[in-house]
Amino acid sequence: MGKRKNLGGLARFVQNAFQAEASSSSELVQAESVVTAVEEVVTASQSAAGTTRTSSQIEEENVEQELMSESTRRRPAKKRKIGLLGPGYEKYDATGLAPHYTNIKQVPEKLKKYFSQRNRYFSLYSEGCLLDEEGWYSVTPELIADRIADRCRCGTVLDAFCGVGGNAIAFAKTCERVIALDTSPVRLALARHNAAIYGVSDRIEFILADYISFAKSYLSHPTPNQQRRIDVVFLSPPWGGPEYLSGVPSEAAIEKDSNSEHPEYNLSSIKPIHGAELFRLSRRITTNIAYFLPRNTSVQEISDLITEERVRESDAKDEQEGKGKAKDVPERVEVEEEWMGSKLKALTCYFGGLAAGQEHLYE
Ligand code: MGP
Repeated sequence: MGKRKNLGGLARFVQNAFQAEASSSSELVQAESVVTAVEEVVTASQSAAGTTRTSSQIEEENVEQELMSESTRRRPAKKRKIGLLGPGYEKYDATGLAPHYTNIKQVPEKLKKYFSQRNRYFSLYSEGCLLDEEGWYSVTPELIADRIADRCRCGTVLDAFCGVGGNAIAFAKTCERVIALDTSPVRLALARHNAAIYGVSDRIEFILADYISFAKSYLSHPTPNQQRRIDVVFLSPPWGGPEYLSGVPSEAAIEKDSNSEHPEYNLSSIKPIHGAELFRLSRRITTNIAYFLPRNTSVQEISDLITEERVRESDAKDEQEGKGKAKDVPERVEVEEEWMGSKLKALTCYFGGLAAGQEHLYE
């Protein structure tokens, strides 16, 4: 696996900014977690059974007791183990930023169904993994994350919305370099904490940044050099909350899909921008995109993403000779269904050189 390399420009700036913020927040947590251990006061028996004590003996004992309690007062407070990660991992430890539930009785009602799947999300959950509310309902189950990471093997992968780190951890096992972005300092700290549990925190660059700004800044640089090159962009954006299955669908989707269990999901519900726009922006970074989408997304809408792109390209008549050849055969998108047991969980859509049979498109 490759060495960590630094990003330039905005990326380095935001990375530094995050590091400063993360270390200060984790210091705060540590300070709070240093709990004075309850001193075990062993009260010596005042009188041994069957013995009589003189008043001078009693006086001596009282002085001794005074001295003992004085030394007990001066003894430095014992420090309890810091955080869930234990000694040596303080800089990654985000204990206290989100609760680590161990019993379903501790879990708020709306998160109970996710808690019962905790070992699917993180097989090492019991080692102290942390998720905030959004993390609980949007983290990619580990087996699915591993599968996606296997398909995305490359030099540098950009996880545009890393959340609590499920995918970034998986990418760290298959890619040389992982850049993980999120706009929430808390979630980024949780992701780093979880990555430490999996022993990969040093292999991921966690950056507090909005992907849209990051992408625009990245694209504003002239041709990226080898060091800054991003080979694959992984998009697992917010779908608009856990209600995505029942959310307000487009009119076209209602008409077409009135009999199905769930209305079709529309890419316009994706946050922070329309899912099609998000795709277009990402394709300017690389053709190799893996897009994690709701299971009720219309396959037509997914395939329209590349059709629209082709139309725009030919309208602009800017096809170059070499590329033109490859484009003679229209690009396809591969839509992979992600099942867990008998339940379809989501779709992963592979574009460019990530789609089976399209390795020639891998730039
Ligand atoms: P789900 O259908 O909301 O939950 O999400 P569950 O309990 O698996 O299915 P249910 O049929 O019992 O309701 C399924 C999977 O989709 C989750 O495990 C996440 O991996 C993913 N997911 C869900 N949401 C709401 C999001 C999201 O907003 N963004 C992303 N990227 N993934 C999500």
